[in-house]
Amino acid sequence: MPSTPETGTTFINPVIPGFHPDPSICRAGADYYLACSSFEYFPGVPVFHSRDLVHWTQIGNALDRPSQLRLPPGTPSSGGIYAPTLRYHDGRFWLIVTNVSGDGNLLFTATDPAGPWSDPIRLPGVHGIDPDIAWDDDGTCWCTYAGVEQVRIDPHTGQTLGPPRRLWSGAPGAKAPEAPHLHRIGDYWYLLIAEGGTERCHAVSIARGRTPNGPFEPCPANPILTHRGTDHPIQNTGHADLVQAPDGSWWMVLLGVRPQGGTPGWHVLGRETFLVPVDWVDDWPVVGELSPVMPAPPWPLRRPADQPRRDDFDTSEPAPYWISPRHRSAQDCTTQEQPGRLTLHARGGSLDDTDVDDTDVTFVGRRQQHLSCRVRAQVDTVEGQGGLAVRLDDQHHYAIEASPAHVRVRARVGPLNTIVASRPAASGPVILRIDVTAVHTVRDARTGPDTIAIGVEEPDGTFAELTSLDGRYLSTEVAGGFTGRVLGMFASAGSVHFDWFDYEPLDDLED
Ligand code: 6LW
Repeated sequence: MPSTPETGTTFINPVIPGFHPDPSICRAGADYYLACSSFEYFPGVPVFHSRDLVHWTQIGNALDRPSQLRLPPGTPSSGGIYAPTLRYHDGRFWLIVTNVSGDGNLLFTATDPAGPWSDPIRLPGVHGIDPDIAWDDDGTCWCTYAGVEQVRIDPHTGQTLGPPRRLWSGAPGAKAPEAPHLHRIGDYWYLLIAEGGTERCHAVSIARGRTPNGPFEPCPANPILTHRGTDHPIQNTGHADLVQAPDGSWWMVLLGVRPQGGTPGWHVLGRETFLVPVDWVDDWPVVGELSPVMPAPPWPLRRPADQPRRDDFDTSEPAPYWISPRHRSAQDCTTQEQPGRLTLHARGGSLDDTDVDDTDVTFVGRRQQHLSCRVRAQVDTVEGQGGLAVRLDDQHHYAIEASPAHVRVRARVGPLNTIVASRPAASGPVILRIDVTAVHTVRDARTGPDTIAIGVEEPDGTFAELTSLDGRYLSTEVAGGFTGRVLGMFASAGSVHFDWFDYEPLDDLED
Protein backbone atom coordinates (compact mmCIF):
# COMPACT_ATOMS: atom_id res chain seq x y z
CA MET A 1 0.00 0.00 0.00
CA PRO A 2 2.31 2.80 -1.15
CA SER A 3 1.40 6.12 0.45
CA THR A 4 2.61 9.67 0.24
CA PRO A 5 5.06 10.88 2.88
CA GLU A 6 3.87 12.99 5.77
CA THR A 7 3.85 16.72 4.99
CA GLY A 8 3.14 19.74 7.20
CA THR A 9 -0.55 19.31 6.47
CA THR A 10 -0.89 15.55 6.72
CA PHE A 11 0.04 12.68 8.98
CA ILE A 12 0.44 8.99 8.32
CA ASN A 13 -1.68 6.21 9.80
CA PRO A 14 -0.97 3.94 11.59
CA VAL A 15 0.50 6.30 14.19
CA ILE A 16 2.03 3.32 16.01
CA PRO A 17 2.84 0.71 13.35
CA GLY A 18 3.47 -2.96 14.03
CA PHE A 19 1.93 -5.29 16.61
CA HIS A 20 0.42 -2.63 18.91
CA PRO A 21 -3.24 -3.59 19.40
CA ASP A 22 -6.03 -2.58 21.77
CA PRO A 23 -4.78 1.00 22.31
CA SER A 24 -5.95 2.83 25.41
CA ILE A 25 -5.13 6.51 25.75
CA CYS A 26 -5.19 9.25 28.38
CA ARG A 27 -3.94 12.82 28.71
CA ALA A 28 -2.22 14.50 31.64
CA GLY A 29 -1.82 18.22 30.89
CA ALA A 30 -0.02 18.54 27.56
CA ASP A 31 1.13 14.90 27.54
CA TYR A 32 -0.65 11.95 26.02
CA TYR A 33 0.06 8.38 27.05
CA LEU A 34 -1.02 5.18 25.33
CA ALA A 35 -0.76 1.49 26.25
CA CYS A 36 -1.25 -1.69 24.18
CA SER A 37 -1.72 -5.43 24.69
CA SER A 38 1.39 -7.64 24.69
CA PHE A 39 0.12 -11.27 24.98
CA GLU A 40 2.86 -13.87 25.59
CA TYR A 41 5.74 -11.39 25.52
CA PHE A 42 7.87 -10.12 28.40
CA PRO A 43 8.23 -7.29 29.29
CA GLY A 44 4.54 -6.52 28.77
CA VAL A 45 2.23 -3.60 28.00
CA PRO A 46 4.30 -1.12 25.99
CA VAL A 47 3.68 2.47 27.09
CA PHE A 48 4.04 5.38 24.65
CA HIS A 49 4.22 9.16 25.07
CA SER A 50 3.23 11.91 22.64
CA ARG A 51 2.79 15.66 22.66
CA ASP A 52 0.86 15.82 19.38
CA LEU A 53 -1.13 12.53 19.17
CA VAL A 54 0.63 11.72 15.90
CA HIS A 55 4.23 10.95 16.90
CA TRP A 56 4.70 8.44 19.69
CA THR A 57 7.80 7.34 21.56
CA GLN A 58 7.92 4.18 23.62
CA ILE A 59 8.90 5.18 27.15
CA GLY A 60 8.80 1.76 28.73
CA ASN A 61 6.80 -1.36 29.41
CA ALA A 62 4.44 -1.17 32.36
CA LEU A 63 4.96 -4.80 33.36
CA ASP A 64 8.72 -5.24 33.40
CA ARG A 65 9.23 -7.37 36.52
CA PRO A 66 8.27 -11.02 37.02
CA SER A 67 6.26 -9.96 40.11
CA GLN A 68 3.97 -8.00 37.77
CA LEU A 69 3.82 -10.38 34.84
CA ARG A 70 3.62 -14.13 35.38
CA LEU A 71 3.54 -16.02 32.10
CA PRO A 72 3.76 -19.59 33.34
CA PRO A 73 5.37 -22.47 31.41
CA GLY A 74 3.05 -23.49 28.61
CA THR A 75 1.66 -19.97 28.05
CA PRO A 76 0.71 -20.23 24.39
CA SER A 77 1.10 -17.64 21.68
CA SER A 78 -1.65 -15.01 22.05
CA GLY A 79 -2.11 -16.01 25.72
CA GLY A 80 -0.95 -13.69 28.49
CA ILE A 81 -1.83 -10.01 28.55
CA TYR A 82 -5.01 -8.75 26.89
CA ALA A 83 -6.36 -5.24 26.39
CA PRO A 84 -5.34 -2.58 28.93
CA THR A 85 -7.15 0.55 30.00
CA LEU A 86 -4.84 3.46 30.89
CA ARG A 87 -6.22 6.40 32.87
CA TYR A 88 -4.95 9.49 34.70
CA HIS A 89 -6.98 10.08 37.84
CA ASP A 90 -6.31 11.83 41.11
CA GLY A 91 -2.72 12.68 40.20
CA ARG A 92 -1.82 9.07 39.36
CA PHE A 93 -1.79 6.76 36.36
CA TRP A 94 -3.92 3.64 36.52
CA LEU A 95 -3.57 0.61 34.31
CA ILE A 96 -5.96 -2.34 34.33
CA VAL A 97 -5.35 -5.47 32.22
CA THR A 98 -6.21 -9.16 32.04
CA ASN A 99 -3.61 -11.91 32.24
CA VAL A 100 -5.60 -14.71 30.61
CA SER A 101 -2.82 -17.20 31.41
CA GLY A 102 -3.19 -17.17 35.15
CA ASP A 103 -3.66 -14.10 37.24
CA GLY A 104 -6.89 -12.72 35.73
CA ASN A 105 -7.64 -9.03 36.04
CA LEU A 106 -4.90 -6.87 37.54
CA LEU A 107 -4.63 -3.20 38.46
CA PHE A 108 -1.38 -1.21 38.60
CA THR A 109 -0.57 2.40 39.47
CA ALA A 110 2.34 4.73 38.77
CA THR A 111 3.20 8.37 39.31
CA ASP A 112 5.36 8.30 36.15
CA PRO A 113 3.95 6.25 33.27
CA ALA A 114 7.53 5.45 32.21
CA GLY A 115 7.67 3.42 35.43
CA PRO A 116 8.11 1.99 37.86
CA TRP A 117 4.58 0.64 38.00
CA SER A 118 3.32 -0.92 41.23
CA ASP A 119 3.01 -4.61 41.89
CA PRO A 120 -0.43 -5.84 40.84
CA ILE A 121 -3.63 -5.47 42.81
CA ARG A 122 -5.69 -8.54 41.96
CA LEU A 123 -9.36 -8.30 41.08
CA PRO A 124 -10.63 -11.82 41.79
CA GLY A 125 -14.28 -10.71 41.57
CA VAL A 126 -14.02 -9.32 38.03
CA HIS A 127 -14.86 -12.10 35.60
CA GLY A 128 -14.28 -10.86 32.05
CA ILE A 129 -11.62 -9.58 29.66
CA ASP A 130 -11.03 -5.98 28.57
CA PRO A 131 -11.52 -4.28 31.95
CA ASP A 132 -12.09 -0.52 32.02
CA ILE A 133 -11.84 1.67 35.09
CA ALA A 134 -13.79 4.91 35.65
CA TRP A 135 -14.61 7.11 38.62
CA ASP A 136 -17.87 8.84 39.48
CA ASP A 137 -17.83 12.37 40.94
CA ASP A 138 -18.07 11.02 44.47
CA GLY A 139 -15.04 8.75 43.94
CA THR A 140 -17.06 5.57 43.31
CA CYS A 141 -14.96 3.35 41.03
CA TRP A 142 -16.55 1.23 38.29
CA CYS A 143 -14.94 -1.64 36.45
CA THR A 144 -16.67 -2.37 33.14
CA TYR A 145 -15.62 -5.40 31.07
CA ALA A 146 -16.49 -7.47 28.00
CA GLY A 147 -20.03 -8.72 27.91
CA VAL A 148 -20.70 -5.84 28.62
CA GLU A 149 -20.92 -5.97 32.42
CA GLN A 150 -19.96 -3.67 35.24
CA VAL A 151 -19.09 -4.03 38.90
CA ARG A 152 -18.15 -1.54 41.57
CA ILE A 153 -14.63 -2.04 42.91
CA ASP A 154 -12.32 -0.67 45.55
CA PRO A 155 -9.27 0.17 43.40
CA HIS A 156 -7.00 0.15 46.44
CA THR A 157 -7.78 -3.42 47.53
CA GLY A 158 -9.20 -4.96 44.34
CA GLN A 159 -12.36 -6.03 46.19
CA THR A 160 -15.65 -6.01 44.32
CA LEU A 161 -18.41 -4.12 46.09
CA GLY A 162 -21.74 -5.59 45.06
CA PRO A 163 -22.86 -7.86 42.24
CA PRO A 164 -22.05 -7.38 38.53
CA ARG A 165 -24.71 -5.86 36.27
CA ARG A 166 -25.24 -6.36 32.55
CA LEU A 167 -25.09 -2.94 30.83
CA TRP A 168 -25.44 -3.34 27.09
CA SER A 169 -24.58 -5.95 24.44
CA GLY A 170 -24.27 -3.76 21.38
CA ALA A 171 -26.24 -4.44 18.21
CA PRO A 172 -28.78 -7.29 18.58
CA GLY A 173 -27.08 -10.49 17.45
CA ALA A 174 -23.62 -8.96 16.98
CA LYS A 175 -20.94 -11.21 18.41
CA ALA A 176 -18.26 -10.30 20.95
CA PRO A 177 -19.40 -7.08 22.63
CA GLU A 178 -16.07 -6.16 24.22
CA ALA A 179 -13.45 -3.47 24.75
CA PRO A 180 -15.72 -1.18 26.81
CA HIS A 181 -14.49 2.27 27.75
CA LEU A 182 -16.65 4.51 29.90
CA HIS A 183 -16.16 8.27 29.50
CA ARG A 184 -18.00 11.17 31.08
CA ILE A 185 -18.39 13.84 28.40
CA GLY A 186 -20.63 16.83 29.08
CA ASP A 187 -23.93 15.72 30.58
CA TYR A 188 -23.63 12.09 29.51
CA TRP A 189 -21.72 8.95 30.33
CA TYR A 190 -20.67 7.30 27.08
CA LEU A 191 -20.09 3.56 26.79
CA LEU A 192 -17.83 2.88 23.82
CA ILE A 193 -17.50 -0.77 22.78
CA ALA A 194 -16.19 -3.00 19.99
CA GLU A 195 -18.34 -5.70 18.43
CA GLY A 196 -18.28 -8.24 15.63
CA GLY A 197 -14.96 -9.84 16.68
CA THR A 198 -11.46 -8.59 15.98
CA GLU A 199 -11.39 -9.83 12.37
CA ARG A 200 -12.99 -8.35 9.23
CA CYS A 201 -16.41 -7.67 10.91
CA HIS A 202 -14.91 -5.57 13.69
CA ALA A 203 -16.81 -2.37 14.53
CA VAL A 204 -17.03 0.43 17.10
CA SER A 205 -20.40 1.29 18.67
CA ILE A 206 -21.47 3.65 21.42
CA ALA A 207 -24.34 4.22 23.83
CA ARG A 208 -24.99 6.99 26.34
CA GLY A 209 -26.68 7.34 29.69
CA ARG A 210 -27.12 9.86 32.47
CA THR A 211 -25.25 7.74 35.01
CA PRO A 212 -22.18 5.49 34.73
CA ASN A 213 -24.50 2.51 35.27
CA GLY A 214 -26.97 3.39 32.55
CA PRO A 215 -29.57 2.82 31.35
CA PHE A 216 -27.74 3.26 28.07
CA GLU A 217 -29.33 4.45 24.85
CA PRO A 218 -27.55 3.16 21.71
CA CYS A 219 -26.43 5.71 19.14
CA PRO A 220 -28.82 5.65 16.16
CA ALA A 221 -25.80 5.78 13.83
CA ASN A 222 -24.13 2.60 15.23
CA PRO A 223 -21.69 1.28 14.33
CA ILE A 224 -19.95 4.64 14.43
CA LEU A 225 -16.91 3.11 12.72
CA THR A 226 -16.44 -0.08 10.72
CA HIS A 227 -14.75 -1.10 7.48
CA ARG A 228 -16.52 -4.46 7.22
CA GLY A 229 -17.62 -5.43 3.76
CA THR A 230 -15.34 -2.86 2.10
CA ASP A 231 -12.04 -3.08 0.27
CA HIS A 232 -10.61 -0.24 2.35
CA PRO A 233 -6.82 -0.61 2.82
CA ILE A 234 -7.32 -0.49 6.60
CA GLN A 235 -9.43 -3.43 7.83
CA ASN A 236 -10.61 -4.99 11.13
CA THR A 237 -11.13 -1.50 12.59
CA GLY A 238 -12.33 -1.59 16.17
CA HIS A 239 -11.29 -1.64 19.83
CA ALA A 240 -11.19 2.14 20.23
CA ASP A 241 -10.65 4.69 22.98
CA LEU A 242 -11.28 8.46 23.14
CA VAL A 243 -9.25 11.44 24.30
CA GLN A 244 -9.79 15.19 24.33
CA ALA A 245 -7.01 17.53 23.21
CA PRO A 246 -6.28 20.75 25.16
CA ASP A 247 -8.02 22.75 22.37
CA GLY A 248 -11.27 20.90 23.08
CA SER A 249 -11.16 18.64 20.01
CA TRP A 250 -11.79 14.89 20.37
CA TRP A 251 -9.77 12.03 18.92
CA MET A 252 -10.17 8.30 18.70
CA VAL A 253 -7.38 5.71 18.77
CA LEU A 254 -8.27 2.26 17.49
CA LEU A 255 -6.78 -0.89 16.11
CA GLY A 256 -6.77 -1.83 12.44
CA VAL A 257 -4.77 -4.03 10.07
CA ARG A 258 -3.25 -3.51 6.64
CA PRO A 259 -3.84 -6.63 4.52
CA GLN A 260 -1.50 -6.92 1.54
CA GLY A 261 -1.39 -9.11 -1.56
CA GLY A 262 -4.31 -10.84 -3.26
CA THR A 263 -7.71 -11.90 -1.93
CA PRO A 264 -8.56 -11.89 0.96
CA GLY A 265 -5.30 -10.15 1.85
CA TRP A 266 -2.81 -11.15 4.48
CA HIS A 267 -1.73 -8.92 7.33
CA VAL A 268 1.64 -9.64 8.85
CA LEU A 269 2.37 -6.74 11.22
CA GLY A 270 -0.44 -7.62 13.62
CA ARG A 271 -3.08 -5.13 14.70
CA GLU A 272 -1.71 -1.59 14.64
CA THR A 273 -2.75 1.69 16.32
CA PHE A 274 -4.55 4.31 14.20
CA LEU A 275 -5.77 7.85 14.97
CA VAL A 276 -8.90 9.59 13.67
CA PRO A 277 -10.70 12.84 14.63
CA VAL A 278 -14.14 12.85 16.21
CA ASP A 279 -16.82 15.56 15.95
CA TRP A 280 -19.95 15.82 18.06
CA VAL A 281 -23.44 16.25 16.59
CA ASP A 282 -26.47 16.22 18.91
CA ASP A 283 -24.25 14.88 21.68
CA TRP A 284 -23.23 11.85 19.58
CA PRO A 285 -19.69 11.29 18.28
CA VAL A 286 -19.19 11.33 14.52
CA VAL A 287 -15.93 9.64 13.53
CA GLY A 288 -13.93 11.25 10.71
CA GLU A 289 -12.75 9.34 7.69
CA LEU A 290 -9.94 6.94 8.57
CA SER A 291 -7.27 6.66 5.90
CA PRO A 292 -3.53 6.03 5.52
CA VAL A 293 -2.90 9.77 4.92
CA MET A 294 -4.86 12.07 7.21
CA PRO A 295 -5.29 15.85 7.50
CA ALA A 296 -2.95 17.01 10.27
CA PRO A 297 -4.40 18.29 13.53
CA PRO A 298 -4.34 22.09 13.97
CA TRP A 299 -1.21 22.18 16.12
CA PRO A 300 2.50 21.82 15.37
CA LEU A 301 3.62 18.24 14.88
CA ARG A 302 6.78 17.25 16.73
CA ARG A 303 8.49 14.41 14.98
CA PRO A 304 11.02 12.82 17.35
CA ALA A 305 14.50 11.91 16.15
CA ASP A 306 14.49 8.68 14.14
CA GLN A 307 15.33 5.62 16.18
CA PRO A 308 18.92 4.57 15.52
CA ARG A 309 19.03 1.77 12.99
CA ARG A 310 21.67 -0.16 14.91
CA ASP A 311 21.69 -1.50 18.45
CA ASP A 312 25.34 -1.94 19.47
CA PHE A 313 24.41 -3.40 22.84
CA ASP A 314 26.39 -0.72 24.65
CA THR A 315 23.74 -0.15 27.33
CA SER A 316 23.37 -2.18 30.50
CA GLU A 317 19.61 -2.62 30.04
CA PRO A 318 17.99 -3.60 26.74
CA ALA A 319 15.99 -0.84 25.00
CA PRO A 320 12.22 -1.07 25.77
CA TYR A 321 11.32 -2.39 22.32
CA TRP A 322 13.13 -5.71 22.95
CA ILE A 323 10.68 -8.45 23.94
CA SER A 324 10.89 -12.19 24.60
CA PRO A 325 8.30 -14.98 24.71
CA ARG A 326 7.16 -15.62 28.30
CA HIS A 327 10.20 -14.44 30.20
CA ARG A 328 13.67 -13.01 30.00
CA SER A 329 16.30 -13.15 32.65
CA ALA A 330 19.67 -11.48 33.02
CA GLN A 331 21.17 -14.99 33.16
CA ASP A 332 19.95 -15.91 29.66
CA CYS A 333 20.17 -12.56 27.93
CA THR A 334 22.85 -10.10 28.93
CA THR A 335 25.02 -7.25 27.71
CA GLN A 336 27.16 -7.44 30.86
CA GLU A 337 29.17 -10.53 30.02
CA GLN A 338 31.10 -9.11 27.06
CA PRO A 339 31.04 -5.32 26.73
CA GLY A 340 29.29 -4.18 23.53
CA ARG A 341 27.83 -7.63 22.85
CA LEU A 342 24.53 -9.26 23.58
CA THR A 343 25.07 -12.79 24.86
CA LEU A 344 22.21 -15.30 24.72
CA HIS A 345 22.49 -18.56 26.63
CA ALA A 346 20.31 -21.38 25.29
CA ARG A 347 17.95 -22.95 27.80
CA GLY A 348 17.43 -26.13 25.82
CA GLY A 349 14.25 -25.17 23.97
CA SER A 350 13.68 -24.26 20.34
CA LEU A 351 11.55 -21.60 18.66
CA ASP A 352 8.76 -24.22 18.59
CA ASP A 353 8.56 -24.61 22.36
CA THR A 354 6.12 -23.06 24.79
CA ASP A 355 8.28 -23.87 27.81
CA VAL A 356 6.09 -26.76 28.98
CA ASP A 357 9.15 -28.57 30.35
CA ASP A 358 10.88 -25.38 31.53
CA THR A 359 13.24 -25.24 28.56
CA ASP A 360 12.05 -22.11 26.81
CA VAL A 361 13.78 -20.76 23.75
CA THR A 362 16.13 -17.85 24.38
CA PHE A 363 14.80 -15.28 21.93
CA VAL A 364 14.82 -11.50 22.01
CA GLY A 365 13.22 -9.51 19.22
CA ARG A 366 11.46 -6.33 18.19
CA ARG A 367 8.21 -5.84 16.36
CA GLN A 368 8.31 -5.59 12.56
CA GLN A 369 6.94 -2.07 12.02
CA HIS A 370 7.36 -1.56 8.29
CA LEU A 371 5.90 -3.52 5.39
CA SER A 372 9.42 -3.74 3.92
CA CYS A 373 12.50 -3.85 6.09
CA ARG A 374 15.91 -5.43 6.50
CA VAL A 375 17.39 -6.99 9.62
CA ARG A 376 21.04 -7.89 9.97
CA ALA A 377 23.07 -9.12 12.89
CA GLN A 378 26.70 -10.05 13.39
CA VAL A 379 26.74 -13.38 15.18
CA ASP A 380 29.54 -15.32 16.85
CA THR A 381 28.59 -18.98 17.31
CA VAL A 382 31.96 -20.39 18.30
CA GLU A 383 30.39 -21.52 21.60
CA GLY A 384 26.92 -22.39 20.41
CA GLN A 385 24.18 -22.26 17.84
CA GLY A 386 21.70 -19.49 17.08
CA GLY A 387 20.79 -16.72 14.70
CA LEU A 388 17.96 -14.57 13.41
CA ALA A 389 14.25 -15.36 13.20
CA VAL A 390 11.00 -13.92 11.92
CA ARG A 391 8.50 -15.07 14.54
CA LEU A 392 4.75 -14.81 14.23
CA ASP A 393 4.16 -17.42 16.92
CA ASP A 394 5.65 -20.68 18.13
CA GLN A 395 4.20 -22.58 15.16
CA HIS A 396 4.90 -20.01 12.44
CA HIS A 397 8.45 -18.76 12.02
CA TYR A 398 11.39 -18.70 9.63
CA ALA A 399 14.90 -18.78 11.08
CA ILE A 400 18.49 -18.69 9.93
CA GLU A 401 20.70 -20.52 12.38
CA ALA A 402 24.51 -20.52 12.46
CA SER A 403 26.68 -23.12 14.19
CA PRO A 404 30.41 -23.85 13.93
CA ALA A 405 29.51 -26.31 11.12
CA HIS A 406 26.57 -24.85 9.15
CA VAL A 407 24.36 -21.95 8.34
CA ARG A 408 20.84 -23.31 7.86
CA VAL A 409 17.41 -21.87 7.17
CA ARG A 410 14.49 -23.57 8.87
CA ALA A 411 10.81 -22.92 8.14
CA ARG A 412 8.07 -23.85 10.57
CA VAL A 413 4.52 -23.52 9.28
CA GLY A 414 1.95 -25.28 11.44
CA PRO A 415 2.71 -29.03 11.37
CA LEU A 416 5.54 -28.62 8.83
CA ASN A 417 9.03 -27.99 10.14
CA THR A 418 11.90 -28.36 7.74
CA ILE A 419 15.36 -27.15 6.77
CA VAL A 420 14.94 -25.38 3.44
CA ALA A 421 18.53 -24.27 2.73
CA SER A 422 22.00 -24.82 4.11
CA ARG A 423 25.64 -24.01 3.53
CA PRO A 424 28.88 -24.74 5.39
CA ALA A 425 29.94 -22.17 7.96
CA ALA A 426 32.96 -19.95 7.39
CA SER A 427 35.28 -19.32 10.33
CA GLY A 428 34.66 -16.33 12.60
CA PRO A 429 31.59 -14.19 13.13
CA VAL A 430 29.00 -14.15 10.38
CA ILE A 431 26.50 -11.47 9.32
CA LEU A 432 23.03 -12.97 8.97
CA ARG A 433 20.44 -11.03 7.01
CA ILE A 434 16.70 -11.11 6.34
CA ASP A 435 15.08 -8.85 3.72
CA VAL A 436 11.30 -8.48 3.97
CA THR A 437 9.90 -6.99 0.76
CA ALA A 438 6.25 -6.06 0.49
CA VAL A 439 4.55 -7.00 -2.77
CA HIS A 440 2.81 -3.82 -3.83
CA THR A 441 1.64 -5.11 -7.20
CA VAL A 442 -1.08 -7.70 -6.94
CA ARG A 443 -0.84 -9.94 -9.98
CA ASP A 444 -3.64 -12.33 -9.03
CA ALA A 445 -5.64 -13.49 -6.04
CA ARG A 446 -2.82 -15.79 -4.97
CA THR A 447 -0.16 -13.08 -4.69
CA GLY A 448 1.22 -13.15 -1.15
CA PRO A 449 1.79 -10.08 1.05
CA ASP A 450 5.58 -10.12 0.95
CA THR A 451 8.69 -12.17 0.37
CA ILE A 452 11.21 -13.00 3.04
CA ALA A 453 14.72 -13.43 1.63
CA ILE A 454 17.10 -15.06 4.09
CA GLY A 455 20.85 -15.42 3.81
CA VAL A 456 24.35 -14.33 4.74
CA GLU A 457 26.09 -11.07 4.00
CA GLU A 458 29.54 -11.69 2.50
CA PRO A 459 32.54 -9.70 3.78
CA ASP A 460 32.26 -7.44 0.69
CA GLY A 461 28.64 -6.58 1.59
CA THR A 462 26.93 -8.66 -1.07
CA PHE A 463 23.90 -10.67 -0.04
CA ALA A 464 24.27 -14.42 -0.46
CA GLU A 465 20.59 -15.33 -0.41
CA LEU A 466 19.98 -18.90 0.71
CA THR A 467 16.24 -18.87 0.12
CA SER A 468 13.26 -16.59 -0.42
CA LEU A 469 10.00 -17.61 1.27
CA ASP A 470 6.41 -16.50 0.83
CA GLY A 471 5.40 -14.25 3.73
CA ARG A 472 1.75 -15.32 3.82
CA TYR A 473 2.64 -18.31 6.01
CA LEU A 474 3.71 -15.84 8.69
CA SER A 475 0.46 -13.87 8.51
CA THR A 476 -2.46 -13.75 10.95
CA GLU A 477 -4.86 -14.97 8.26
CA VAL A 478 -2.85 -18.24 8.19
CA ALA A 479 -1.69 -18.54 11.80
CA GLY A 480 -4.65 -16.97 13.64
CA GLY A 481 -4.05 -15.27 16.97
CA PHE A 482 -3.73 -11.71 18.12
CA THR A 483 -0.07 -10.83 17.63
CA GLY A 484 2.17 -9.76 14.73
CA ARG A 485 5.64 -10.49 13.47
CA VAL A 486 8.60 -10.07 15.78
CA LEU A 487 12.13 -10.03 14.31
CA GLY A 488 14.91 -11.13 16.56
CA MET A 489 17.88 -13.11 17.77
CA PHE A 490 17.88 -16.54 19.37
CA ALA A 491 20.19 -19.16 20.85
CA SER A 492 19.27 -22.83 20.42
CA ALA A 493 22.45 -24.37 21.93
CA GLY A 494 25.31 -23.11 24.07
CA SER A 495 26.12 -19.40 24.13
CA VAL A 496 25.76 -17.07 21.18
CA HIS A 497 27.17 -13.54 21.01
CA PHE A 498 25.69 -10.73 18.89
CA ASP A 499 27.93 -7.70 18.17
CA TRP A 500 25.09 -5.64 16.75
CA PHE A 501 21.57 -5.85 15.34
CA ASP A 502 20.27 -3.56 12.58
CA TYR A 503 16.63 -2.88 11.79
CA GLU A 504 16.30 -0.83 8.62
CA PRO A 505 12.92 0.37 7.29
CA LEU A 506 12.99 -0.04 3.52
CA ASP A 507 9.66 1.47 2.59
CA ASP A 508 10.39 5.16 3.19
CA LEU A 509 6.95 5.97 1.83
CA GLU A 510 5.32 4.71 4.98
CA ASP A 511 7.92 5.80 7.53
C1 6LW B 1 -9.16 -8.14 23.11
C2 6LW B 1 -10.44 -7.82 22.49
C3 6LW B 1 -9.98 -7.74 21.12
O1 6LW B 1 -9.21 -8.54 24.42
O2 6LW B 1 -9.10 -8.73 20.91
O3 6LW B 1 -9.91 -6.54 19.20
C4 6LW B 1 -8.74 -9.23 22.17
N1 6LW B 1 -10.26 -6.76 20.38
O4 6LW B 1 -11.05 -6.66 22.92
C5 6LW B 1 -7.28 -9.47 22.22
O5 6LW B 1 -6.59 -8.33 21.76
